Amino acid sequence: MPFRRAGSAPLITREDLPDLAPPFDDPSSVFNPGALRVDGHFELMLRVQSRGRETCLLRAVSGDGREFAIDPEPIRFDGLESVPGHVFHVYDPRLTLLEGKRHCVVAIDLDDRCELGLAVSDDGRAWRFLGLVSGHGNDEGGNRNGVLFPRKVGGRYLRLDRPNRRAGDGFAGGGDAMLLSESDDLLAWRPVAEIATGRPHHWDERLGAGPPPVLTEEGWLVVYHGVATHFGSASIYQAGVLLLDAENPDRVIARGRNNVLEPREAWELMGQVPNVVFPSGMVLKGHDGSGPAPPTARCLLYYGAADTSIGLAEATVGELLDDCRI
Ligand code: BMA
Repeated sequence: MPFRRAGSAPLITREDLPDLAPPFDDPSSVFNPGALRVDGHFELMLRVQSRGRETCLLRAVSGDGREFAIDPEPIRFDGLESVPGHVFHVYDPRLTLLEGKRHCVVAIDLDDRCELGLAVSDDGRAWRFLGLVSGHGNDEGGNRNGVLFPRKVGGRYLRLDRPNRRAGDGFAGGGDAMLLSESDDLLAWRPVAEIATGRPHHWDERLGAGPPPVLTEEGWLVVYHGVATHFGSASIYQAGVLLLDAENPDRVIARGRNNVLEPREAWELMGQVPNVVFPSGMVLKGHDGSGPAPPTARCLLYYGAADTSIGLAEATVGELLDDCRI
């Protein structure tokens, strides 16, 4: 497997969290983080659950990408109260540095569906919620796994997203089509093209985008999650790769046949939801992000493990590009 784990233990578990105020004072789990590299340091946004299965997001900062200082004060999205109806959970943040600002796309669980929301911040501490930005998928179960590209392409903002199939009240449902969408203002989104659909009987029968795409010398490298659903009671969440054209990202150049990371460690195989690696944040080392990343640049992948803890795994851009073509 191209991704090598940073160690045999998770990077962050509930034991690593600082003292939090109730109801998060005895947290059950910390997983599915967003990640950024900015001003020479690493930032994560952690998804934390209480025993009541309420959710909060915490900011974590590191100089080396491994040792994180975690802020005990939950992140507040100023303006979230504008969302109509009851907000049950704000989760699975995807962080992108875009035009010098931190942008965060989150999933928001409402009464009968899951929507995408967008927040921005200058410093990673104060966040301004700009609104619901699903754009499409609302006739069904909403939209999820929204991930912004780190720069405009052809004069428009781009993102990957994954409309949900409706599963029933209170459940967002999964999806099996990842779309490329475009926007002029980051708020109103139009679908451009279907980038990838689930491959029946394969590792990625259902799927959704993972971390933000990375511009490489061969195109946009996309890490996504796929779900194998054909194993009796247990779905298996894995990570895989595909490559999009740099100038016309609606063109898929290659899509890997195999996953690039799958649950193998005990803490990925067991937990709140067994058999899950969920890639949600990726940052580059050995590249400053100004132009396309060379094959030698190192990708640090932060992923949720069994919806319980956070793992770290590493591969080079070159290794992942090779895997797109297998
Ligand atoms: C997905 C999302 C993720 C979660 C994963 C595995 O559909 O809900 O937040 O980590 O399932 O349970």
